[in-house]
Amino acid sequence: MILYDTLRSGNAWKVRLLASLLDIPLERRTLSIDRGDLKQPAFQAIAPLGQVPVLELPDGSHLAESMSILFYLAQGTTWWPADCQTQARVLSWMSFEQEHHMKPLAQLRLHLALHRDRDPMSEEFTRHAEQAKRALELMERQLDRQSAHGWIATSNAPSIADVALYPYTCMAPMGGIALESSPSVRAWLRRIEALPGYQALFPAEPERNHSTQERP
Ligand SMILES: N[C@@H](CCC(=O)N[C@@H](CS)C(=O)NCC(=O)O)C(=O)O
Repeated sequence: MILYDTLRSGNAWKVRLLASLLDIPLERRTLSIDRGDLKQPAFQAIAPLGQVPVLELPDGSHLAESMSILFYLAQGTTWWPADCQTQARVLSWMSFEQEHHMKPLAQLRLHLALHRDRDPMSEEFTRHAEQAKRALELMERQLDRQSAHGWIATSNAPSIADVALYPYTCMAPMGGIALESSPSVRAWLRRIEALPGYQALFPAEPERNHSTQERP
């Protein structure tokens, strides 16, 4: 299968992370936002919103949205639990990620760390920071409720909700959101990083995960 991504996309990192944890080979087609690749008609034909990630399936069709791609890849594995009630909990945390977690954290990382083109004290970015902190507090409380080895939506084995929430939580400090007061979140990040098959954003240079340098 082919994954269309960009070098630093946290949403595409979710897909690469799960594929690596499941040992599913993916061919990467890395596009450049700066070069305007996402606005090209050929890309918009397969991704009407002009966003990555997009997964090309074995039948040649395309799937957009990280949440649906994780769902697709996890079928038949423990990452998508078997019982309906747990499935519903996983979906609830994945919706939380899309609605309340990824948006503010991605904006903070993109504009304050990578592009450095916004004022962190502006009304808009103060609001993003407040929303991001609230989202991380909710995760901290949930992980506190789980056992010391628990996962965000499940007890015994991690699910795709953990994969969905991992990248932007891990990169939160880049956007100025410290994790010092979130010990359960930090322990959860380390548990994910210890899983066999874990893949860093830059697999050959894991220290670049938190780099703000724009070199390719
Ligand atoms: N809801 C989407 C969000 C995808 C998204 O925001 N992708 C970013 C990269 S991380 C993107 O393509 N940005 C370029 C743009 O929106 O023009 C998902 O979870 O896949």
